[in-house]
Amino acid sequence: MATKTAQIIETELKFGAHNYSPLPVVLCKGSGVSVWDVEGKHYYDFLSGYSALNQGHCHPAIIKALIGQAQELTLTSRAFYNDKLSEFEEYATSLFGYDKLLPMNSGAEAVETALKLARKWAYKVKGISENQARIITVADNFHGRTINIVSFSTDATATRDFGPFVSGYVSIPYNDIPALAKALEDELICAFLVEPIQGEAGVVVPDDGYLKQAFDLCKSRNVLFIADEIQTGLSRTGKLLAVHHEQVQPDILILGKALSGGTLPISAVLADDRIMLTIKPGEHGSTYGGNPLASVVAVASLKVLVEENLAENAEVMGQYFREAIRNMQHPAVSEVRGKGLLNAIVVKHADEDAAYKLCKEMMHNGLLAKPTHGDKIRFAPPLVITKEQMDECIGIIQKSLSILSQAE
Ligand code: IF1
Repeated sequence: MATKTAQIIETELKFGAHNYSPLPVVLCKGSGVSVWDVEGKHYYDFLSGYSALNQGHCHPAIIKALIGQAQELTLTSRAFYNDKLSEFEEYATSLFGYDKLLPMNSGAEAVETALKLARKWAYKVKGISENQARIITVADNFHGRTINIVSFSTDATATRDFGPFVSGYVSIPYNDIPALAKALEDELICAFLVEPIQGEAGVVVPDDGYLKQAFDLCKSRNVLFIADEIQTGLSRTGKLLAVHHEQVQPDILILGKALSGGTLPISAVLADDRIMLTIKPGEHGSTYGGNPLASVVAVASLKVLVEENLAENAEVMGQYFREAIRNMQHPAVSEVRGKGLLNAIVVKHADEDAAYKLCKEMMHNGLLAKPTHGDKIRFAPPLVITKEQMDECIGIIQKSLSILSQAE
């Protein structure tokens, strides 16, 4: 390993928490689909900051908006109004079709906000008795790392030694309509929280119609359908929202990640008045939520998605990618799955580290991707990727697969 890279990694090991084990590459520059490490080596970024960089690294329009506002006013707190939040609220509610928006910062904070809204609605509107409301979640979910959110995680790595946990959650299998129907017989259920595609679980795509059937079942039981589109939203899967593949309009929509184009943490919850107005002044908030800098960056980031028609490019490039990988018919690739440019392969090989070794080989060949849950590798480049770049990346993947020549 080159000295600069090794020195930086050594310093991080010494002074930083060990809550990640990154690939041994130290990045220092990004533009579009490209990133460069401290040794000057170029890579194509096929993780996109876990889908926060849908618009590409350092998108000029977003950076321009960021710099411009950073020199004017960055934070007022919500104790006072600022002149940019209203523009963000108006633009986003119109784009996604809701009455109101509640701005937060991280995705987990937006998920927490959505869960608090659902409970508030349960007590104030649905009439469930205090502290009795329950929320249905699904196995293999990922919605963030707070103690409340991991309270309904089914991943031991995310929960072990973090108890005691928050009650009020009912877990059912993902992509299982009968299980949802049964769970909805419980009068205390107020909401169903679901990812339209499970990202962390390894890009698990539910059956066609699952989201629409789940939504209709919730409607029939006066239960709120909450879509966590933090990773699947904002054009990533080939539509502005993943739920748009099934014409579903969630009661509560959760956004994050690419809402800022990968510049700073911005998240938001959108809902109609009957739900959003159940939270009164002083009942919820955040120091940075709705700050003018984030508001300007969010509008610029959303406009890039729309004006550059990135959903269409994600759809076309995603199909092209999945077809190209399938056509390789490589014995170590047992499945290729995804929608738009949220894809993953399942690696089948005797070596349990095969997926990680393949990621190391791709890194060596100039493409960055990360394994998830052992044998899956997520491929999620920025949505601005061109056909020429995609062809080069497919070539890198094919070349790298040669290290897994003998399939087991
Ligand atoms: C990590 C995963 C992806 C998310 C969905 C809420 C959040 C996330 C659907 C919380 C965040 C990130 C978190 C990051 C790795 C990454 C991730 F592997 F953890 F699950 F993308 F798949 N809902 N996902 O995907 O948003 O608070 O992070 O802003 O924690 O390692 P956040």
